Amino acid sequence: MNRFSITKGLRIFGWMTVLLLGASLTAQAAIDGITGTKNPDGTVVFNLVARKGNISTSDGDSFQMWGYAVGNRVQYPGPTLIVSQGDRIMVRLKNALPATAGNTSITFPGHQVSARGGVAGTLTREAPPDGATQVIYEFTATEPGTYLYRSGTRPDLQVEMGLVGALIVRPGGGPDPAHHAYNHADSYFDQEYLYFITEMDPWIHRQVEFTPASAVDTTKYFPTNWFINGRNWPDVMSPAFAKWLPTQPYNCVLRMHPGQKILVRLVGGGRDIHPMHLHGNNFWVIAEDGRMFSSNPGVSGADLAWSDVTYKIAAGRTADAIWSWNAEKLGWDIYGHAPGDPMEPGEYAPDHGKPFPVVLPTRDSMTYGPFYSGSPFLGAGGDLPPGDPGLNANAGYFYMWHSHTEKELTSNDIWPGGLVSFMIIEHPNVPIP
Ligand SMILES: [Cu+2]
Repeated sequence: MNRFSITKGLRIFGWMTVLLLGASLTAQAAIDGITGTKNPDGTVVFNLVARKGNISTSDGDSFQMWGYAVGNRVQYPGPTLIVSQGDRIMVRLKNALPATAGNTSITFPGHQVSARGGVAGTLTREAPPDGATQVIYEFTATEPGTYLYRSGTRPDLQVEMGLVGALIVRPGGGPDPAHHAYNHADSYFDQEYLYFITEMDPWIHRQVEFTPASAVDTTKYFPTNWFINGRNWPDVMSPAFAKWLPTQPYNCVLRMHPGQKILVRLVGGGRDIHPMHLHGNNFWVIAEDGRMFSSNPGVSGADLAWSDVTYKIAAGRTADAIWSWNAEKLGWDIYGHAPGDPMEPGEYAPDHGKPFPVVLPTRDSMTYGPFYSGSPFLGAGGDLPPGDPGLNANAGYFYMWHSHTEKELTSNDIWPGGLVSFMIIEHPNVPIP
């Protein structure tokens, strides 16, 4: 890293402090996406148009991309399609890409799709770049889970350019489909988050600006930007649908109360494998590719799930992980309760009332991080030195969740960037919308 990029990195870190304050107040607990419109026969219809646009990267650059638009609003990644198990789905695709981009199409891995209209392609029916021809893809969402959809036409180029998105199928049975990933109690969650991971090689996007798609060489692939839900750090912490990121509407601000269960829907949207590491606790991988790890599907639940600290999300694959945290076995009372206080929900009872285990250094001897509230106790803020940004307005616990490939913690060689987000554990009295 040269001196210029260090300076730039520090400046970005400063901006991040401002953006974060807004983000922590407007974070969404539910996954953003679209649910389509219903035909009289009950079919759920999505109208997507492939269009050209631009995305911003957190190193201050911008790149041409191709994305799926609803109307004129092109976005990266494509809109998250949220449907229910058993729904008949119809996706209508038009191609308004530049003529030099050629045909495009959509595939839905894991689903039995019938396609009509347009022209025949290698994998499925394709829409030529005339802005008018409509290709129709139909399938029934038979199994709940996390999926993706992506271009089936020259995916080496078109997925890289942004023609990829997530598909979430909510379970059709059970009492509470909004809080279960599958039709089983083991898949219960309080909060859910999408972790749609992609990468980008700027050189490919530069070639697309100046040469027809047929002449673009994707064999010398060297990504330098990495994205969670279409943004790199610190943009992931900005509010969803931020006006300054018009083609990157989705954010990734993870929040929970102690003891809650978090569902992380991981999607490998690009072409590399990414080892995503969740600090604070192990998680349970309960499903991959929309299928629960069950010795008797639909009955046994996630009895073949495994516990881990890092999950390698592979290209084109998905995984569902359940994560939780309640300060268990830290050996001290993270709430700072005096003995006899009523217990908070989610508290690890055997540590209740145990004192903070060491004597804190004096204020002048402490190193303050931007997420330190001034007190080691959850929900308790303290005095911060003058000039400290004091980002942690709710005095929550911040756990960094990130890729374990250190190169991926940069945006175009500038640190911090890329595949970083934070899980914020909020005091039970702090509302999470
Ligand atoms: Cu780490």
